[in-house]
Amino acid sequence: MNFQSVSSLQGEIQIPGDKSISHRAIMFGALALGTTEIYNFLQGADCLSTIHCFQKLGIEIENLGSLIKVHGKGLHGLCASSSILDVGNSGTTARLITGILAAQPFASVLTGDESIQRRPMDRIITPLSMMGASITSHKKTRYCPLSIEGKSLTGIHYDSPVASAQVKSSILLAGLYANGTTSVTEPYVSRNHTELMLEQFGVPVITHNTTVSISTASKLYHQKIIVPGDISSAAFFMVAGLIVPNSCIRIQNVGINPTRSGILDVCIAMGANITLENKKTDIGEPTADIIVKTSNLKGTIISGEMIPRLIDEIPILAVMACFADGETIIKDAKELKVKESNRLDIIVKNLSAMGADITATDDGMIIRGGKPLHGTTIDSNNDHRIAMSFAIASLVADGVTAIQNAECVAISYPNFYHDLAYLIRT
Ligand code: SPQ
Repeated sequence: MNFQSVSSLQGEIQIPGDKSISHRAIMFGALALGTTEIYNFLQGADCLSTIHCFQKLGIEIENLGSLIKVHGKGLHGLCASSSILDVGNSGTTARLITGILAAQPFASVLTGDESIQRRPMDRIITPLSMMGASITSHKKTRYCPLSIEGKSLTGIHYDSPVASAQVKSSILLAGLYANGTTSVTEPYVSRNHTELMLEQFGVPVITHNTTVSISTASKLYHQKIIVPGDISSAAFFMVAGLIVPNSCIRIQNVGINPTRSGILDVCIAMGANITLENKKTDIGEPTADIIVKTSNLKGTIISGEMIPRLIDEIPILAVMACFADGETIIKDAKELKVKESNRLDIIVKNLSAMGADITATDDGMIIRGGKPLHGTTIDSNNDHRIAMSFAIASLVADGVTAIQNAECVAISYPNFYHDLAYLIRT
């Protein structure tokens, strides 16, 4: 797909529902008794994979477009799938569902696409095995496909070496079934949607600094969930509005949970003209309209506790840094190497090809802003966040930018190009 520079972006958009919350709403709805209704569910390929997996596990799920009805069967209502569970491209589905399957009275086999089969699963196999789980990799490696033989589990305290919501959530979901208390301590706080949703479904959660604990659950209660707009999808339009000349964009109803809103802090530190209006909170998840206007930006440092709060926004923040005065340093971001693609390598390779002054480091990159970008051919590596980041970069690059496998945006934002076209003023 080809892109060119534009003279302005103007208008108001509603971005789709939050991917992390949509996955969890299906999972918790399946484990609750009764019908959970989900509004503004993300109809992206990853969340549809979660629906298909739970349908295979015997849960009736009606996808009515604007409304999803999950007819939950309770904590002990899942049944064995007659075929392999396919999580597609979704790391969240793979890791969270494994925590649930580890405690079921049946065996399951789980796999996903070529990218999933390269993403490390030992980060959940290790703690789940400490709880008594039986999980083996078919390739005798740390990757999918996995065979999971359900066992009775015992609660543990796990000191996670990584700040990862997927690791934390997988352990907590297993902990719903485990004897005693299950707790996880992370080096920094990762997104807390699982904790908030557990409480919404009636499971007490204790959070103290970076430790989260739960005890064996007896019942989850069906809920009505209104999914906020995804800040990770809004991020592309936030950055576009800041770097394309003469722009002003209002993005409605975006989730601004503090465990996800690191991008707002970075934009403000870089001097962005960004304001929040219509702030609301629904069941612990705050939302706001985000208004961005073209800004003069300056470099910053992105590191430490901030990294898990903006982990999926680093590709588009790297693009933004090319348009800031001075140096932007991104460090402590090694986790980006094990996402849908090796995002550190791909960002540096693609931005260098466009003419940016960028240097790879062991755990991040250094970007010296101010060099003009030029259109070229960009390999998205079938990574949705890479494709969207470079579509935005192309709006401020000379000439034509051709993005290969651009359609992979369907993973998290099927209407991305349509929404972008709606804002363009030439
Ligand atoms: O689901 P998947 O494929 O892992 O998706 C990504 C993404 O960019 O959409 C990461 F590649 O988001 C993760 C995120 O990076 C979603 C997620 C969650 O919903 O719990 C947590 C983060 O991953 P992690 O490993 O840091 O916990």
